[in-house]
Amino acid sequence: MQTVYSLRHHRHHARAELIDGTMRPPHERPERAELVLRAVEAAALGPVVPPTEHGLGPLARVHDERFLAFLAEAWGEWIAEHGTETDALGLAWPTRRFTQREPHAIDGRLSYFSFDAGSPIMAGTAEAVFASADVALTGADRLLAGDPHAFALCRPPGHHAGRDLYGGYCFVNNAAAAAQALRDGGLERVAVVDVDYHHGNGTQDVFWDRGDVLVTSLHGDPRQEYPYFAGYADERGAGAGEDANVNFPLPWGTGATRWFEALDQALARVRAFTPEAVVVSLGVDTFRHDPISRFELDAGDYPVLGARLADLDVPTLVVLEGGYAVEALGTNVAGVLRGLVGAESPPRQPE
Ligand code: Q9C
Ligand code: ZN
Repeated sequence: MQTVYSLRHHRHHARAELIDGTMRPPHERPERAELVLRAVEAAALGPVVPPTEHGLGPLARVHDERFLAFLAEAWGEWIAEHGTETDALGLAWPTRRFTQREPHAIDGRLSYFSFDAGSPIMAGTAEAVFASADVALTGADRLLAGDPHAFALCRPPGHHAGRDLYGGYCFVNNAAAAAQALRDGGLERVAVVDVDYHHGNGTQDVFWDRGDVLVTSLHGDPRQEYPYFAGYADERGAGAGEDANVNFPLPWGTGATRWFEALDQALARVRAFTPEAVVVSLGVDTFRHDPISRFELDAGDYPVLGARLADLDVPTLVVLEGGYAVEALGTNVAGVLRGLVGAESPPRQPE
């Protein structure tokens, strides 16, 4: 199994994150990808390769052109207004009864194209974000070339990014772009299995009215958990996409027994859909010790998850999303991948 990885993720390293009413060092930081890379190398799962450049074309298949232009321009406009000393962050959102017109000023555009204040933009954000999408698209290429598995070690993550919205540390929806690329590469039906702790609202948005891409997500109940305004079980898609969106909201404190019950229900839906490829949005923020999440999965549960995905017996692209317990992040991600490829235990490492 190939792992696709780009060093360009380092270009996105926010100064601080607005969280719990205060500016703190960001959870979503470069170290995350480095730790996952090291664990993948230690597990000897296969070669690590750089992405190939796909340009903006495949991204315009899942995002609005104005949104992609905004991402490319935002930092330049921000520094023209505010200088380079701060990250770019929106402040006022077009909520109920506000007009939905895109403003001209960068401060307004930041809010117009985002849904939270937790996703700062800085000098290298666009470069890192487009490289992250290239990582996912290169992973999709591996499946189209006939590989049974591939791992897109994406950073920044993507599943919160909608057609024209960023947020939740996500700017471009890597998994959605990959799923669309698989469709455009000739596959008839693609299923997304989103196991990140948070609802994949962006992926749901992209494929909401589409019957050719099944989107399933297991996540914290939106009544309790971010992103709060999406992820209910009665969100089932619309038009041709009716019943091709399947949400499994789960309460704080959910442990392995209940979580795997929901996973099995999701995978039953995936099987019934008979996809030609599966894209897994893999967040390991379901881990018991994750600093921002409240599920209770243990390290030993991740290889089991990988094995359940392998049981689908469909070409599978794993796309990295969240996971913030840095000391266990690499082990947990590598655990899923080991389960997926059928490697029972990690090879012993020479000291
Ligand atoms: N009190 C991903 O996992 N803030 N994004 C949560 C917690 C945003 C998570 C606040 C979390 C975004 C890809
Ligand atoms: Zn998450």
